[in-house]
Amino acid sequence: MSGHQEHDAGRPVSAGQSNGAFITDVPEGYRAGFASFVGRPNAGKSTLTNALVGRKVAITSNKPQTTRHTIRGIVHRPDSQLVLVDTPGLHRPRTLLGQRLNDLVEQTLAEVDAIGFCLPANEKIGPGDRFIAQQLSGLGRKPVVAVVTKADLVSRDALGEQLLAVAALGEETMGSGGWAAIVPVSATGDYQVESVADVLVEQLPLSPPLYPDGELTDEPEIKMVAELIREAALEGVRDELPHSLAVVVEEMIPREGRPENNPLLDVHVNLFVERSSQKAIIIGKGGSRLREVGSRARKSIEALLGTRIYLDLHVKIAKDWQRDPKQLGRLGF
Ligand SMILES: Nc1nc2c(ncn2[C@@H]2O[C@H](COP(=O)(O)OP(=O)(O)OP(=O)(O)O)[C@@H](O)[C@H]2O)c(=O)[nH]1
Ligand SMILES: [Mg+2]
Repeated sequence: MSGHQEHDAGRPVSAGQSNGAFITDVPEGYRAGFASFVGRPNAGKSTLTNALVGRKVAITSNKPQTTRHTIRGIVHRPDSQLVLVDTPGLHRPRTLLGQRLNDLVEQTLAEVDAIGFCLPANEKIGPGDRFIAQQLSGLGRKPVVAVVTKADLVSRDALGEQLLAVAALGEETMGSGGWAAIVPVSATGDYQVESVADVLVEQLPLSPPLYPDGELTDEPEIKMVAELIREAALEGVRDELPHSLAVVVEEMIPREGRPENNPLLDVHVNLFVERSSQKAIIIGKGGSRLREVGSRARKSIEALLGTRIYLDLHVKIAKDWQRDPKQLGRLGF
């Protein structure tokens, strides 16, 4: 989590707000607050977060457990400000890392105004979803919107059936009333993305904006850089490796002696894996894979920062870090 934990319910009190700089002219009926997406790993939470914010604030991949910390993405609308808190997928934890991620989600859910429970349209509701639904029902009267993601992957009929099954799950687990709403969406197909924002905003309290206009995330740059490198490194690797990979940006320093209009940023990064076999995979034959990862990541980081960078990647072994409290701490978990 970044910067704002010290505030009540995760609500930031930015300088702008406390001196009233941006709470003038708040239209009547303006709503602002926090909503969190939860769901099994790979359900499409981060892709939906990015689609709603309109910019990539969270990395995504087809590997489960891509997201490892909560990420706030801010949706600005004329009548409201919706702060989305993307969370790691909830699942039965097999490592200390998994346990920490679940705890983080639980803690987040207690703090938000509304919850969007993501269930993929193309996968049958399973024990994992039931487990999450039960946890949500234990949160008291917090409104939960069921979001049926990846609607583009199924036929109309199949989507209809899934919506019914999701409704039934709500009635079964959430008590009277079930879900606050059910919305099908395709984040990649740009179908109903606005509707997801609409139903979540309805659940927010009347409040002036919580973040300055135009701010899309409060994710620190250095963390986003690390994430973009992890995203590039995840592409094409299989099995356990995605879980074993952690990325730490050690430093980002402007190269000395560069002309002011053409700066270069030196970015020094460690990629940690758990075993030497994994190190070999990440590096590839003669370093070929690592070079590819570097050039992919460099492009997205330069786009993010708007400046040229020199990316220096090192692969190191942190044996079994996912199970080791000390190493988890060092890696920021
Ligand atoms: N076809 C289709 N694919 C989608 C859609 N949304 C997400 N995906 C794909 O589903 C995969 C998982 O997406 P993510 O957004 O990373 O899922 P997540 O729920 O954040 O996953 P974790 O962070 O691991 O819990 C990626 O390959 C996405 O491209 C969608 O609307 N349609
Ligand atoms: Mg994610």
